[in-house]
Amino acid sequence: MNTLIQDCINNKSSETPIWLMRQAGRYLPEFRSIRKKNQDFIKLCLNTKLSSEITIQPIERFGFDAAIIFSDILLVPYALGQQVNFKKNFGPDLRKIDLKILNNVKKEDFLHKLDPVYKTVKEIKKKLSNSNKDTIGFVGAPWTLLLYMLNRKSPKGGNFRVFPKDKYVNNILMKLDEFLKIHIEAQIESGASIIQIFDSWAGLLPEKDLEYFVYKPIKSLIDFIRKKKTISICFPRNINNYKKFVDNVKPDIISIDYNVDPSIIRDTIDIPVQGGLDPKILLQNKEIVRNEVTKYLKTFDKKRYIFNLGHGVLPETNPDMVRHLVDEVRSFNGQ
Ligand code: 1CP
Repeated sequence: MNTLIQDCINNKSSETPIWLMRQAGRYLPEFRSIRKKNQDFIKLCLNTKLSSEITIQPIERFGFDAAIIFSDILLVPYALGQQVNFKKNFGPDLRKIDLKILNNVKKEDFLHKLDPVYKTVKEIKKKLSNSNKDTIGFVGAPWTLLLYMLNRKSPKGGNFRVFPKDKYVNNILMKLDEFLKIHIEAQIESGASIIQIFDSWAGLLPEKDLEYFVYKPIKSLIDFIRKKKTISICFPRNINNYKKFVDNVKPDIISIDYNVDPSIIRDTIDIPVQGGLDPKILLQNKEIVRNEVTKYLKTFDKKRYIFNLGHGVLPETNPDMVRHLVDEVRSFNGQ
C-alpha cells in the first residue's frame, strides 16, 4: 500500500498529510505519566516497549499520517562512547569526547547499544503495516551533533563557540559520517520508510561555513539514503537560503522553519515542502490557528505539501489545540 506522504510527493493525491515534529512528547499527559516513572531519558529511549508505546500515543490520539520513532539525536554520541545526560531544567549535559574511544568504536558494538531503537522501528512498522502511514526514522545532521559533542550542552541563547576546520574537527565529522550511515541503514532495514535529518542549529553558521559543515556532510547522507531507495527529509533550521541548500544537497523533501516566507519557498523551490507553522501559534486561540493553517495550505495549494510545524511542538501546548489543528487541515482537504 502506498502511504499518503508517498502519494502526496508523487502528485497522486491532493490530500495534505500531517504529522508534527515532537508529536510524541511533553505536551501529552500520557507521555508525562510514563516520563515521571522513568527519570533516565536515555534508558527510556532504549526501552523498546515504552518507546513504542510513546511513538504510537499521538497516532492513536490524532491519527497523524506518520509516526516518528521516539528516540533522540544524542543517542549517536552516546553510542559512540560519549556520556550524555538529560538534566531537568538544563537539557543535555555531555562529558568531554575521548578521541581514542571515538576512533575505536566497532560497528557491532554501536549496533548492539542501539539495538532497542531498531526493535522499536520494527514494532512500529508492524503496527502500521495495514495503514497508509509512514514510519519515520531520523538522525541529527553532522553539524548539529558536532556542536552538542564539542559544546557539551545546548547552544541555546548563543551559548557556544565557533570551531576551526582543523584535523580534530574533521576527525569527528568523518566518524559521524561513518556511524550516521550505519544508524540510518539499521533503521531502514528495520522498516523506516522515511529518514528525516535534523540540522537544528544550521542557522548559527555564517554563509561561508555552510559548504563545509552543512551541505557536504548532509549530501553524503542523502546520497546514501537515496541508494537505499528511501525517502529523505532535511530540516536545516533557520538557514537564510533554502534554495541554495536544496540545490546543493538535493533531499527528496525540504522541511522549513517559521522564519522563512512560505510564498518565497513556493516560488523558488520545486521539490516537495514540509512544515513552517510557528509552534507558538498553537498557544494562541483557535481562530488564529485556523488563519495560519489556511495561510500555509493556500500558499502551497495542495501541491506536494506535507503539513508540519516550523519546529517541535512546545511542551506547554494544549493537546486540544493540536486536535483543532488536525481537524482544520483535514477539513481543508475535503474542500
Ligand atoms: O521529558 C523530557 O525532558 C524529554 C524531552 C525530549 C523529547 C520528548 C528530548 C530531550 N528529546 C525528545 C524526543 C525527540 N527528540 C524526538 C522523538 C519524538 C518526536 O519527535 O515526536 C526527536 C525526533 C528528537 C530530536 C532532537 N533532539 C533534536 C532535533 C529536533 C529539534 O527539536 O530541534 C534535538 C536538537 C534534540 C536534542 C534534545 N533532546 C532533548 C533535549 C532537551 C534536547 C536539547 C534541545 C536544545 O538544545 O534546546
